[in-house]
Amino acid sequence: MEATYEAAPNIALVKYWGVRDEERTLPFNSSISVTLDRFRSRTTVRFDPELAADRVELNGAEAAPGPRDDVVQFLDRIRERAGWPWHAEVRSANNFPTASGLASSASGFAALAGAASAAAGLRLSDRELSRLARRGSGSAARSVFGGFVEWRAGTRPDGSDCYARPLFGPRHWPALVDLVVLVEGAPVKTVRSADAMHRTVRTSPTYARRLAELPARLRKIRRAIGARDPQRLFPLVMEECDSFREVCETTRPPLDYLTSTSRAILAEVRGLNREAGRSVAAYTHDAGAHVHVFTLDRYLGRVRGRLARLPGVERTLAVRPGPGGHLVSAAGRTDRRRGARPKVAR
Ligand code: 2P0
Repeated sequence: MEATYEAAPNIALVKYWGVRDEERTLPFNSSISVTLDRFRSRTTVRFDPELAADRVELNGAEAAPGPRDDVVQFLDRIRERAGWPWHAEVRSANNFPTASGLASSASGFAALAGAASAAAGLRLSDRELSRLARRGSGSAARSVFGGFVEWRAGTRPDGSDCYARPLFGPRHWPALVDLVVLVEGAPVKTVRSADAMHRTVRTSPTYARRLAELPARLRKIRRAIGARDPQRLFPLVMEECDSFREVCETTRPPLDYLTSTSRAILAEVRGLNREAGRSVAAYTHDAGAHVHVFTLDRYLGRVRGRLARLPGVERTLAVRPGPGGHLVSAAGRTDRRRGARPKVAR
């Protein structure tokens, strides 16, 4: 009746942007991401026959109506599947700032899927959990797994072949670092990504070209990660990010997620690679102003030094590929190795 599950955000190297079936959250294209260490969402769900309505607490406060409705809808799905009539109390907390643009919906819905399904007695495999998490937020399908993850778009209309799977584990490439560059004054998102990508599909004149390019790019990126080859991977990661940004900017009305500081970070990364005469870093960003800069341990000091001194950069955090989601406790059973509270990221 009660379970707690922890999951981490992920950053996409190949972006999910475009839904072919809104009802089932089926994407047009497959995507690839890295699950991040250090950041966690921890969610506890308790079904209780005494409750007259669902109670949702996010980061210690009652959830606002929008996020609350999303959680309740998700719980309805679980209730239907489990044949379970009861309301639930949901408590979820992140060890990173929720509005910081660090993809809290991916870790949040993966954690909710894990906790709610376990609390309702559904014994789901990770693949089934990934399929379920997708219904809360597409990118949550990937946060079920650790390391390098591919979410396959699948082709079946019922979505049964649409789920994420691990490509390489978190320790596949120990020298790889994601330097998360937080920018000052990152605007709070006003358009939900699900609505934004729908607008892109309908109005961007370059979206069809992007879709046609993606199968080859996915293949190359998979191989470059497998070979741990930054000279192949880094240019591809930036090419993909530029393609994502292009379809956003050509959407009507345009979607512009970056600040002038974000753009300066992209330019600085290009400059670092030019000066080095090879790929020492790669930028990518999501539907927000913060930038993730992939680099290797041996370049980290140089890259961080250059980016940290750009005006408007608030903070840089070096993050590694991390583990997938896991059950912390279920029905009174506690996994003591994991500790009782998520550690705060510094
Ligand atoms: C992704 N994004 O593959 C793509 C790339 C953003 C860009 O899945 O549900 O902005 O509005 O909070 O966290 C969108 O993720 O979505 C997304 P909502 P969010 O990761």
